Amino acid sequence: MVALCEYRDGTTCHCVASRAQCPQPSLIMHIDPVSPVIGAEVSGVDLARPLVSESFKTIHEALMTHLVLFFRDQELSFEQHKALGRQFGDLHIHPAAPKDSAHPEILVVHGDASVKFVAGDTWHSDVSCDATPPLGSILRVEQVPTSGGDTLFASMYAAYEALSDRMQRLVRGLTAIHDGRQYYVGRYGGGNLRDGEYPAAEHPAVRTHPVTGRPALYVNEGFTIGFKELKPAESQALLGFLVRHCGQPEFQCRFRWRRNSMAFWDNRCTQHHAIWDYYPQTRHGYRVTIKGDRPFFDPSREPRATIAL
Ligand SMILES: O=C(O)CCC(=O)C(=O)O
Repeated sequence: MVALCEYRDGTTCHCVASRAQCPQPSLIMHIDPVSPVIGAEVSGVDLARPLVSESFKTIHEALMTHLVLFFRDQELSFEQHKALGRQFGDLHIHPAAPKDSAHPEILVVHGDASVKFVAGDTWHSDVSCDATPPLGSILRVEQVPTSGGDTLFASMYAAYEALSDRMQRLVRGLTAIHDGRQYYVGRYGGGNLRDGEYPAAEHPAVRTHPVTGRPALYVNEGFTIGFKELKPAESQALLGFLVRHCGQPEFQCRFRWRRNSMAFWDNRCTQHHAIWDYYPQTRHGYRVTIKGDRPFFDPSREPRATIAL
């Protein structure tokens, strides 16, 4: 037996086939954590091709463990990018996707000298203002500035775990209000909006991850406007504290993009912030987003130590 997929840190190895039987014999997948808390760089896989079942399992398991995965040198057509996303679930269409687009599932991420905003230049979890926010997103960046344009990712498991027991108990009982208006106004033309209005939703402030069972803080600067059970002043004070708390560097990793790099993040337990420090240079990419389910909090759910697939 030959290892098709191995973790460089030696923690897991899936031996599935002899090299002669392996459908991608030249590829040995490696997963290198970039921090103990969040992020891993994956090499030895061509995402343009359908993932064989063992590669799919390894990538899914790595995503559950590391929360965001990074890939280099991936050249994908829109069809291949969408096909990759569909292996993980149905595709989500952004509330502001242009109605006449040939590929409404592809969100263009673009910055140059002429734009007034770029997507994601504040801490957020994608479209948390939707009643069923996305499970995750897969972004491929095709054009990068000479320097800058990095993206920060933060673990919301780590952010929750770092709170005191008392504070955990308080936030566990709260409902957070998420509103697309505060983020989308002035950024996306109102005329393009799905259903003609900005989405808004209420979600538990701490959500149980449906696969890992781990609790994650689910409050973000981009979309959360307050807490249903609190008075306005209490709500603003707590929101300000939690937003600052989530931004602590020890919960984060930082990804430096190159042409044809990709990032796949789990939106249910992370936040990210795309740094717009490269003006007036150009940065250009495409995102495919995978539909998720309604966030829930289950206090009786025991986190799984290892992920069964
Ligand atoms: O451009 C990036 O790195 C991320 C953009 C972003 O925040 C998003 O797609 O949600």
